[in-house]
Amino acid sequence: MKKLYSALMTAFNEDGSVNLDGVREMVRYNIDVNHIDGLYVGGSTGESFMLSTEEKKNIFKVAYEETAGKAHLIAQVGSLNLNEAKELAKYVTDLGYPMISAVTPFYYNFSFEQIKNYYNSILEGVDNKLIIYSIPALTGVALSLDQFAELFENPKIVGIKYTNADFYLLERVRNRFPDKLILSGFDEMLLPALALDVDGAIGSTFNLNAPRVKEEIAAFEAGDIKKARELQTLSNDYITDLLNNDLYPTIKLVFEKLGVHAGYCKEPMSKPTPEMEAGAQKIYEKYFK
Ligand code: NGF
Repeated sequence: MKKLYSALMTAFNEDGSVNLDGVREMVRYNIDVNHIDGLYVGGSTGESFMLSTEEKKNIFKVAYEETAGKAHLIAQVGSLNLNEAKELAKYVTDLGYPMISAVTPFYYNFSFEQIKNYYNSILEGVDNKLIIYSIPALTGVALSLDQFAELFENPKIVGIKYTNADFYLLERVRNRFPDKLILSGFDEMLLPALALDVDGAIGSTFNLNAPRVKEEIAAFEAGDIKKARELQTLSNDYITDLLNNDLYPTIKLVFEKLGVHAGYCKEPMSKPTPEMEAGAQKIYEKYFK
């Protein structure tokens, strides 16, 4: 069965400080209500690139404790500050995380050699497995098939979090690396990714919508493509509504309606406006009541 991971959110207080109790509640919801296979901690959805090293460590610790072995965990440790990435990789490995991930380094137009050194350096002296976090739309880094192959020369690099709408490349990657772990990252494109035999998916919208997505995966695996497509359509209606209402704050607003203290986003992300509140209420009523 293909695996479903929620990209864990971070709950913030109104002043931008991290609310660790809220993080715990979201972990619990994912485990108890969503019956999620795994959590991706410290990614984009966790607003991680805006956090201090200490804040990241606290979140990794709380997520690990609260999960208590009931779901698989992947810690996203990538950072433009390579020393921080290395420190976090060691930290989560010592905590017991069975897998790490690191976003491709962005902003400075790093050469492929520099990107390769970044990954090898994160893994040096760390006894863990890593999946590359590839998200070209946000990083500007689009790795080629041969570049993935070169990164895989490091035996600790075991797969890719593939957040990319390039399905030609996905097919080429799957075909060339049948044994690598490929987790798809665009929730709205899950069905075509399943058709190309990804091993599962990681996403923000699964925090609320995982039961429907698990049903879609089950239908796909049973060969019922019509049902899988209907469920993807329903999910895409929901995802479109979320995106039109400001994605992360809206997921948090809906979480609050479900009794989960997801709190605020961190500025410069938006604080909820009355319009966003109204939009979140509609989404809650339409999909979750
Ligand atoms: O939020 C983004 C940015 N992508 C996520 C996911 O790929 C990121 C995706 O679920 C993630 O898993 C993480 O690092 O936390 C989208 O939010 C979703 O498909 C809606 O577009 O693009």
